[in-house]
Amino acid sequence: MRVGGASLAGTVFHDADDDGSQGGGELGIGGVSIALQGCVAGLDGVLDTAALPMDGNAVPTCAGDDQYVIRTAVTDGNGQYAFSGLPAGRYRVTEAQPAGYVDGARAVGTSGGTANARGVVPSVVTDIVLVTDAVATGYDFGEIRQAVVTVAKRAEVASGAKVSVGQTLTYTVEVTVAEAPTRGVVTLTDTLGQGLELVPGSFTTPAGGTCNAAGQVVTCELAAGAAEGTHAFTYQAKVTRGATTSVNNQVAPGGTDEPRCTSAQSCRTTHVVTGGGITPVPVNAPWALAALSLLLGGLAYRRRQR
Ligand SMILES: [Ca+2]
Ligand SMILES: [Ca+2]
Repeated sequence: MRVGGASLAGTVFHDADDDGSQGGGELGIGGVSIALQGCVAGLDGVLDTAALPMDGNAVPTCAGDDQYVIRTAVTDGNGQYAFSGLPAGRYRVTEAQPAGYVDGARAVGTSGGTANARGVVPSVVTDIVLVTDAVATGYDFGEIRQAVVTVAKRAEVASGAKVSVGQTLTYTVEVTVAEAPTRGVVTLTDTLGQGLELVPGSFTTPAGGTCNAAGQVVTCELAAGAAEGTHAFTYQAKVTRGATTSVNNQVAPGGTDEPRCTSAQSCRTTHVVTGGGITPVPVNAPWALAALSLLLGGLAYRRRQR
């Protein structure tokens, strides 16, 4: 095996605009493990290995008298890595997916090669053929931030307050996007409880938002690519005669960005209904029952006296 002086280098960076190249202000990501594996010509000086596996977890098998080599590096504070003193051969570079990031673009550098599909981790560029003393650069790995999506719901009048039949409640569902724009559609499924009736045409939606109703189920969607910030949906529901002791309303979020309610209670509203509806006699009011029976008894007594 002839020891040559080829090199291979690249950068791991936060590709904020996800365009595959490191723009101004896009910082490198340090501490990322990079592996360089390859097959180099044996004593006969001929590279026999025709291809290396695309799967970054599969160890290459070298053909003929080729010899397997492996080198590892960790990116520096600027996200840069470099291997030097490499013999000519066929190589594969593999990037361990950095924590806190979603897999982004990978770039095939100056000595060619084939990249694996975006979204498949670890990220790989394989079949890089380094000739003697080659200076290979630009084997870069872009990474994107994962959006953190939270959902909260509130009502006007406030949840927990008393309402009466015929009253209109305004619900606001806020989707807060942080860290990065959303990658997928955020779906909000809101089931109006018994005694609530959607006010037709009462939807207000943010940019990129839509709402539809089917029976008691209101479905609102926020399109993929929603920017960081708060996106609010509102709609109204009327308290109907079907209401019993309380009316409840709960929204369930879903989508690839894994939107979550800020707490178990934050996606639910409940209102106590007074002054109408089928309001059962509270079981914890024996004095009311006693007073009622006295009144009825009194009426019956007076009737008998006539
Ligand atoms: Ca970029
Ligand atoms: Ca990656």
